[in-house]
Amino acid sequence: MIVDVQNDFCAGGALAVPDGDAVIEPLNRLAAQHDLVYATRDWHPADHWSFAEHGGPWPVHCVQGTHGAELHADLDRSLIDELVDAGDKPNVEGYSAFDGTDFEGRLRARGVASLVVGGLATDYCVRATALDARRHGFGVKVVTDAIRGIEAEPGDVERSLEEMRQAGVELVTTEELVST
Ligand code: VGL
Ligand code: ZN
Repeated sequence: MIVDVQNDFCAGGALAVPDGDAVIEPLNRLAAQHDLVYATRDWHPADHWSFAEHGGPWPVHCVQGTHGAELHADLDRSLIDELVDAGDKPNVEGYSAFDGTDFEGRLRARGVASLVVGGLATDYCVRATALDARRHGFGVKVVTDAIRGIEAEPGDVERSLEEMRQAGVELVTTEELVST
């Protein structure tokens, strides 16, 4: 699973994650080694609750159909099998790929039992997606060199990693997973 590697979370984007572009190279390597690759998109309506103008914490970002919401051009699209759009309801939090989507059903229909997760941002959508996946009983590996965090508060990334670990998420590296 490639979480939210979209222009707005990368360099020059509306909500650029520090060093966010660094996840692209390991994610392309990992995607090449997996049969089924999902890419999630943060996919907001223009009036999403999380935007500052509606009282939320974030600048306007990842508005459906805009350049900022597109996957980063350096992600190898030929390796991505399916898209999962989340955060598309104005009043739903939507950090998790499972929140308000049919993602769980799609995984079950494919017989998926475990997920390898990387992308953006460690302390929001990666965290929420990994924790929900565990709640739904999936095995989850989060690839620590293929994630970057926003760190709105110092320590958010470390706390997120600890929470994921406590929930049974396995923290791994690309090198551990990639056989070349
Ligand atoms: C995200 C903040 C706001 C994320 C999405 O993809 O982690 N973070 N919307
Ligand atoms: Zn968002």
